[in-house]
Amino acid sequence: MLVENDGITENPNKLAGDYLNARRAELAQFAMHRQYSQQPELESGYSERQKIHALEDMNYHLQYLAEAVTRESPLLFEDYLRWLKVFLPRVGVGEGDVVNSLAAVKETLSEMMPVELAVLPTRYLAEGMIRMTTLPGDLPTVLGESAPMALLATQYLNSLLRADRRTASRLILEDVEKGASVRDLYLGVFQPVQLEIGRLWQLGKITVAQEHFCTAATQMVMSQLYPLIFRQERNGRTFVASCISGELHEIGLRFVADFFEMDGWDTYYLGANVPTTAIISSLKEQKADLLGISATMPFHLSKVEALIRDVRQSEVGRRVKIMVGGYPFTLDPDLWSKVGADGSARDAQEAVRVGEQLLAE
Ligand code: B12
Repeated sequence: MLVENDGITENPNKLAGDYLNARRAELAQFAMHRQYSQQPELESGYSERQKIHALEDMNYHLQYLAEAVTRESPLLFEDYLRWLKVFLPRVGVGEGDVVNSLAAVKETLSEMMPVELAVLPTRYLAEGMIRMTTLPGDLPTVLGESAPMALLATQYLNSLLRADRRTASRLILEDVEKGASVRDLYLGVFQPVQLEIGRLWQLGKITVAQEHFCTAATQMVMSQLYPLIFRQERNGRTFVASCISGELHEIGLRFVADFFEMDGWDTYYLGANVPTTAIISSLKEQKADLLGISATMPFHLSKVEALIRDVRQSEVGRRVKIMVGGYPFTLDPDLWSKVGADGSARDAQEAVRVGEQLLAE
């Protein structure tokens, strides 16, 4: 269904998402008041700090809901709830309180939002409240015995958690000497270890400082492998890789760029948090054939869509193919087309395959 708005045809899901984003602070305040009026014991029992966190959580509900509604992706909202269910107990928030907060948001939207825009968000909330009770409260390890390089990955992770970078680096370099390929180490050790670090942080078993330390240490170890990455023959193609503005998760995209490099492409890796104008000028300067955009936080998806639109409208955009990837794109397999990209991939290996297919079209 499309809505005619001052002569411009707009998608009502996008209008609903825009509404939620534009009025997020106000809606969160209303929902918070509603929950406190229904559960006065919360308001009187919470410290000032807990009240700030509770209001922040209302804001997050609305922020994730807005992205899910705009993209018509219930999977995105469900993943947020899955994440909350594991994360919140460690900060002392019970499942019942979360369900009540979702109910308060739903009632607020039913009351305040224009009826035609409220349909999808209130449906996602109603489904989410039911789903919340059946979602798992635990998060299994990524480094189970069936993982291909589980032993090395576990030893590597344990060294990092002991802040022993020397041993971590030695383990990897010794494996290279024994014949392990850089590709195997990236996908079999570094990637699952990063995911495991995220799991441990989410469960409250490691601190943000440890998360940062382990990530920085892995980037250091990766750079020791660069002589092996940069010695391949070139194929004459150029890949520009960039994270969307605001996005700090950049390791995944670096994996992708390194896999293209190992495949013989010239790569131009811009890293985290890059402004749109800088991305577009790099495409021109580097005579790019392919642009890769990475986003991890789902609330950056609108910026990905806007960037793709801007690139397509630019002169260079007429010939460059565009791929997107990162956490939300691995959750919802239809998301890449909804943001206007030419393709996506779940990991670095697949990214090269898809990139080559796109250029062959
Ligand atoms: C390291 C990390 C960070 C680091 C990032 C540092 C860096 N230099 O990159 C820092 C500390 C900055 C960080 C910050 C935050 N993080 Co963080 N972070 C992680 C963590 C642990 C690992 C990410 C990673 O390295 N993954 C490994 C790579 C290899 O995998 P990948 O990114 O998915 O990439 C692969 C594919 O997706 C694909 N791909 C990726 N990009 C592209 C692009 C293209 C074009 C293609 C084709 C494919 C592709 O190929 C890649 C390689 O195979 C994840 C855990 C997780 N499960 O992802 C959390 C995680 C993503 N973070 C999370 C959160 C909540 C945050 C913060 C809000 C709070 C915090 N923890 O500090 C902030 C937000 C920052 C922001 N505004 O961007 C949550 C997100 C939850 C959610 N549902 O939204 C996660 C899932 C942790 C968790 N389990 O709770 N984080």
